Amino acid sequence: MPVDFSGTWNLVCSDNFEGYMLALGIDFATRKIAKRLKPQKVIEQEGDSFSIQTTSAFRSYFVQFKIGEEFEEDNKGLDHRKCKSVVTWDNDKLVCVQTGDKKNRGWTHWIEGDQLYLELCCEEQVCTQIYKSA
Ligand code: ECB
Repeated sequence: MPVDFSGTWNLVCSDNFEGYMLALGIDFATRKIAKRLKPQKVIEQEGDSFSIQTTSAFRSYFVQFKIGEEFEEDNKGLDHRKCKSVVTWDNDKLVCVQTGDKKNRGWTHWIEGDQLYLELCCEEQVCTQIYKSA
């Protein structure tokens, strides 16, 4: 049985989100607003199908995918760069590779105790976020 990420999760801490946004070329004014946000994630997991809604007071982002099936991501409201994404399991971690203009772009989710972790990568930058069940 794979891990179940389903639920509503609130951001409690974030490390190097600034570096991640810089790597994506996000402008100063947007970064200033974005780094103060406390996004909420609603994850729905049914078998191999996932949806992840990330909501904040400023911008929101929705993605849905099936494990192992490549899909096109538009990153609308984020950096707007299109990429081809695929999500797979690495043991109990959910790993997304986002292939496009940016090298080494992707994210990994895992659960430790009652916390949801998210590592966001772009080029040499890694942002680590921790979410707690709402
Ligand atoms: C959507 C809440 C954050 C809004 C930040 C607004 C502006 C910053 C613009 C670009 C920064 C790049 C990414 C924002 C970081 C997080 C949003 C979604 C991260 C993500 O890829 O989550 C995955 C894994 O949970 C599912 O989309």
